[in-house]
Amino acid sequence: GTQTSMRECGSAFAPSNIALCKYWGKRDAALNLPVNSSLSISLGDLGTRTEIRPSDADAVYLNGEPVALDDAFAVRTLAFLDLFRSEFGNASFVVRTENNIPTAAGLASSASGFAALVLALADLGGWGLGGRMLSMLARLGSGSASRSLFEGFVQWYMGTCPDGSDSFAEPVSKPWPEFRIGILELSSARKPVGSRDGMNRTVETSELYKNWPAQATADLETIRGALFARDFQTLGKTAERNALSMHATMMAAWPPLIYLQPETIEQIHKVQRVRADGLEVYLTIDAGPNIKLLFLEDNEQAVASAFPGLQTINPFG
Ligand code: 2P0
Repeated sequence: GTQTSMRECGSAFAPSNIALCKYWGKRDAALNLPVNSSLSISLGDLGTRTEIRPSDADAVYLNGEPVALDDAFAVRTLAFLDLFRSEFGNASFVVRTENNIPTAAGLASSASGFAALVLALADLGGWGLGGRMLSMLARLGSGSASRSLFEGFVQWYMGTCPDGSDSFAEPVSKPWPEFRIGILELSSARKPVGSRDGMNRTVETSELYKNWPAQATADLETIRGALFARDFQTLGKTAERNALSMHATMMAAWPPLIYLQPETIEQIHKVQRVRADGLEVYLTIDAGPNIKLLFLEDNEQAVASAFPGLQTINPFG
């Protein structure tokens, strides 16, 4: 039901995001409706730029290289575009996607990809849609993409409607210019199980998952409060515990889902050690082996020397 006035080409950028309170588990797989609300921080100018133009035949390019149409990336992109073809006279599309985050860091996820794709479609069609609607459209591609529509701290409201009309993201809180994220790339080993299957397996088989919705709800409120109060210690502690609790639910699934590698465990212990020595640094981990560190500008040098090879991101820079 969107009003379309087509241009030759649409293009847009969307940032990657890292959740401080994680999305894990769906109540509706077709609409990507989550079991719990989540809260993330967007990564500024790190993310995906996408260009889309109508054409006689579908074609997909990733970082300048053509992608086979039966490749998982192309299949998922084109399936998503199927939702919108009727808005464009049943067109085929040429889609060019550029990620400026190394794919191996586990950050060039579907989040920035589907957010940029929705924004590029909106640009192509001249849709005058607001952020909530665009967020819901991006959610249909990937849950976490609903959060990549916005800069800074973002909350994705789980919603309660079966049709998903109240499950969208919105910015929360003002910028926190001193906030830093450090990426510790530990292993480029391919994920054994993708997020989608991992979530479903956890929901279906993990006894520990029964406590997850209540914990995520409480953690989200604590993190929101800490954001408004600029209470970094409470934010960091809650985000770290939330991530490790998510991993506990995964490990209690069957077959067990263990995304953590030996290097991951080693660095988790190291974060605990340097924190005990007085350095205010916390961690979060997604569905993979890499660690993201959370710290403030004042400690940037100290954290960088404690963790060689760290890639530091200033989300408000
Ligand atoms: C998050 N993750 O909140 C959580 C934490 C991974 C661990 O959102 O099935 O790619 O496309 O909705 O969004 C990754 O899941 O999954 C994710 P789909 P998505 O960032």
